[in-house]
Amino acid sequence: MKTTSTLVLCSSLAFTTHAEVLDLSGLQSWDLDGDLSNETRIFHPTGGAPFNVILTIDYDITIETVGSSWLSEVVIRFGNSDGTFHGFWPDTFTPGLGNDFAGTQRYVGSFQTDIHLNPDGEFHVSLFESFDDVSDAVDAVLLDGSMIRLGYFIPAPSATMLLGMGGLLAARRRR
Ligand SMILES: [Ca+2]
Ligand SMILES: [Ca+2]
Repeated sequence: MKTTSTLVLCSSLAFTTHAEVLDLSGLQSWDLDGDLSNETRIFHPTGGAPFNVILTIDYDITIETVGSSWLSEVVIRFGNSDGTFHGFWPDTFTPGLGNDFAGTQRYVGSFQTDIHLNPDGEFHVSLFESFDDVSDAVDAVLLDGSMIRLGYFIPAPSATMLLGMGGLLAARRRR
């Protein structure tokens, strides 16, 4: 019994789960992927704590298209500071997938991801168009209230030490 409680205590201390809401209101989608006109918003979850791993993203996003651009053309890219991403899950997300028409639409949902942040702790959100209607002009914008909620954990620096202590305690009890 005692061994079990020690292990549970250690695992809860080793990995701390967090959640944080990021405001995406006003972010604009301009041109094709890689175009310098596109916007990137940079966040510092938990004050820029390093090595966060983002595991889930909840979203509540309202897209308003410009002219004849379609809702389905807005692509969101999530990533770390140098774009290396390091995860296994896709780093791009198309909220209006299948909505091949212009207009204003709200999208709410959640998905799993796997984004490994760098030592600087930066989390980047970029928008780009899968089809550019007007070069060097805005194709769509995220309206007020658009947000994402990150679910992630931080591997605690003292995890190894705590697990080592757990092993030591278990060893002592066996004597
Ligand atoms: Ca454009
Ligand atoms: Ca477009």
